[in-house]
Amino acid sequence: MLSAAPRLIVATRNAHKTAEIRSMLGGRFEVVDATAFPEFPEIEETGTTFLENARLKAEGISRLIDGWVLSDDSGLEVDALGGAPGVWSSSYGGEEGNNEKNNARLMTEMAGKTERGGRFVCTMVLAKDGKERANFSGAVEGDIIDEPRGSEGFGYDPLFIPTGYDRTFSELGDAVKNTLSHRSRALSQITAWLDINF
Ligand code: ITT
Repeated sequence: MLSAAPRLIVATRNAHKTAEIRSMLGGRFEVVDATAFPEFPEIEETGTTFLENARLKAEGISRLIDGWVLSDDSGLEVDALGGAPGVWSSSYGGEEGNNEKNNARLMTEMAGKTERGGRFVCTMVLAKDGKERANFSGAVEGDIIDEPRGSEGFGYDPLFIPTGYDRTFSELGDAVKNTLSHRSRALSQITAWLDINF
């Protein structure tokens, strides 16, 4: 008899993150995110690093529910801005999760700058019974452009051209993005870890 895929709860309410994670791990897990549990409280991201915030989210949710929980804390580090927006990427424009305002602020801050390099960073934590069991990070280098291009993806994707390409993540689309993104690089380590430990 076939057994059902084990459930993996992703400690996020960002539907784009969930879709990317599901497309990469969905063959192996039933991927469910925090939107399926409206009773879960919002976890305050009080850390100053991606790892601290990823830990808060994964451990916080795994105290409330049985099974494996995966969190994702991610953002864009821009060299000419001293690493900003970094862990504060989702509220850079002044309003949590407002991609248009975030991109508008990034364009303003980068206006006239010749140094355009930066990277997307993603740290993920796997937790069970309220405790971290493993963490993984991935990054992808690239350049920030002046004007948004493309319609796919989310967040800063329309302003980011990964190194070696001449189109933004939004123009390249999820099929390409998911082969080289910060998130996919963290997830491929998780897949390897699960092969050994799950
Ligand atoms: P959760 O905390 O619920 O997971 P969130 O969107 O608030 O959702 P973060 O605190 O990790 O997540 O902030 C991530 C922000 O970084 C996100 O809102 C985008 O602005 C940016 N970001 C992260 N990954 C990205 C990607 O793949 N493409 C574009 N922007 C990304």
